[in-house]
Order: sequence, then structure tokens, then C-alpha cells
Amino acid sequence: RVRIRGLSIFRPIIYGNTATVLNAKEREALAAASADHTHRWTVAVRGAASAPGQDTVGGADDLSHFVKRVTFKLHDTYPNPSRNVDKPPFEVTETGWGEFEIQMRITFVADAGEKPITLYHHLKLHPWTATGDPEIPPLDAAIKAGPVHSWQYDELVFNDPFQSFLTTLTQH
Ligand code: SLL
Repeated sequence: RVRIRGLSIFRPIIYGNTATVLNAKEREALAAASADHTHRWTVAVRGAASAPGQDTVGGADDLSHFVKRVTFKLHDTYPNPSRNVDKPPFEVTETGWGEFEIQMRITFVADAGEKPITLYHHLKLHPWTATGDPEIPPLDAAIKAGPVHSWQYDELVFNDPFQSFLTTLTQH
């Protein structure tokens, strides 16, 4: 197993969440334990590059050729807060009422010889206000504002990669 010394290779990703306010029907359909939930949200890690041969904007690259698992660590108020996702899309959809920090632990394929990387994302449910007012806007205002999107760009960087892992990354 040969490491290519001095070489760095990266893969662009985006991670974050979208959130929408539940409508009356959706709220009625919730289990008793979730009766206080106000939002549905999806947190995800996606490839930021377009998939090969795909030129549609936002066509997310599939990370599964080098990502083995993403573990999303939710707030302890959730049942089984540690959620393992072993195939794309690497995402978790839930309902809830509050914002909190989500940990995303990315484990790479065994062949990579890379340590897991942990990303942190503040789950964003409430729309930003023009005034920067920290108060949570009332739900009817949030419904008018539409879905909340909170995403950021990052790069997974691999230093001195194994030759075989480099091949895995570049042949894709
Ligand atoms: C807050 N620090 O107080 C945060 C905690 C917790 C969010 C937010 C529902 C969990 C469930 C949920 O939204 N938890 O009922 O399963 O704002």
C-alpha cells in the first residue's frame, strides 16, 4: 500500500438543511409524542460537483464510491438520536420544534485508509429576519416566508492518499 506523498486531493461537498412549517393536516397526522412538532426538516451531506455526464444545475455528485457511512447525531430529545445512513442520499428527514447542533460523522470506505471526519451544522428552522431580530417569528410569518435553506460549501481534503484510493477518487 503506497501513499502518494505530497499530494492533496479534495472532493467538494455541501451540507446543511431545509425546513418547512407543517400544515394543519400534517400536524394532525403526527403521533401523540410529536404533537408539539411544528416543522419538517431534512439534513444532508451531498457532493457539490455535478455528477459525471450531468449538466443540470444542482445535480449532486454521488459520494458513495468513497463514503461508507454518514452518522447524523441528533438532539437527545429524539429517539435513537444517532442515525446511520449507509447509502445515498446521505440525509435524515424528521419533524421537530427546535433548532440544535447536528453532528455529521463521515466514515470513508475501508480502502481509503482515512480517519472519519466530523462536520457540525446548526439546524435552522426559523427564517432570518431583515432586522436580525433574534425573536422566533410567529408560524404564520414563517409560512409566508417559505422554506428555510441553510447550506454551506466545504471540501473533504485527503493528504498523502493511498494510490488505490486516489484511483477510486479520480476514476469516478
Ligand atoms: C432548544 N436547545 O431548546 C434546543 C433543543 C430540541 C429539539 C431543541 C423534537 C424532539 C422530539 C425537537 O424538535 N427537539 O420530540 O422527538 O430549542
